[in-house]
Amino acid sequence: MSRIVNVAAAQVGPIARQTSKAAVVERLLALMREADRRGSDVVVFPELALTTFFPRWYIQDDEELDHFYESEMPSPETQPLFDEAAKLGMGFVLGYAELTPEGHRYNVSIWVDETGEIVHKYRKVHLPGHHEHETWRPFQHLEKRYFEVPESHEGFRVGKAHNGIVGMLICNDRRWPESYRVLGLQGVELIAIGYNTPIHNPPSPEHDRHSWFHNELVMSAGAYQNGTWVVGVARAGDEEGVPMIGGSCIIAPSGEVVARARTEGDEIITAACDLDDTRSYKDWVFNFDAHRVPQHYDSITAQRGVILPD
Ligand code: ING
Repeated sequence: MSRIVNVAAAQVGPIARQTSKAAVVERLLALMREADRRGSDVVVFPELALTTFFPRWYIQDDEELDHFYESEMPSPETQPLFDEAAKLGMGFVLGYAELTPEGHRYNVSIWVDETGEIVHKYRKVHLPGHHEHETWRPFQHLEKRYFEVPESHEGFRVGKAHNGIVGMLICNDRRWPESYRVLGLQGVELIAIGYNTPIHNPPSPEHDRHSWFHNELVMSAGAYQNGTWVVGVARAGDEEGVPMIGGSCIIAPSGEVVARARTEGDEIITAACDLDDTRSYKDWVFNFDAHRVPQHYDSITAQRGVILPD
């Protein structure tokens, strides 16, 4: 028995601040068509895929800030993605900035199935960076200013697509094991993770050289420890003077990387992901019901920070 989903990761190179969403969508459409040529059932795009990574700037003008958000999905600029996907019979995962009618702002990802329906939506939980303009930094990382943490009932939920159980995480979420485990406890078989990751992290420059290693380390661990496929997709390259890692990859439930991007630009990588390859991990080594001991895990939800011993 096998349930193969042909997955494409659509890595996207730099997007300039002034690039129009329509121009970006043209690049995404080209990647979608290449994914189709390779027989893909679904193509995964990065986090905030429609614009440059705008949290790198302190933007005081609300109108300019609002330009980076979508107040409807599909919108006139993104409708061509839905039309092309339905024509090709292909699903896609798209990250973007959401501005709700009530004025709430989220960093979101949607899963659109091969019929063009939005079957799943996720709002990013782990918002890295800072809230105030920190002028000591060579560039900002203002996700705590530009996005809200979703309500706790929204969080890490799974959806159904491509004859399997799917989930989404966004960028910094992939560094936190809890993100994968909450999805794992819902039986997730394929997790799509878009990311925009600067190589340089001003508070800890000594980490920079580990950026690619950390990227694969956390996603491989998340895949193996929850018996799921993981697709990590970068916005990569030197964007507005801030180099960002590429390293898009497709990772099997074993934790091994089965496909990896080789460039820092627009690039499609693919893999045939058999969702039934998750079974041996879910049934044996990570049979949660047989082996987990949640009565010893209280501190994981009771505490936010560290409580040192007396
Ligand atoms: N970006 C980064 C990420 O988690 C970051 C932020 C960079 C955190 C480097 C730690 C180290 O990959 C986003 N958008 O979350």
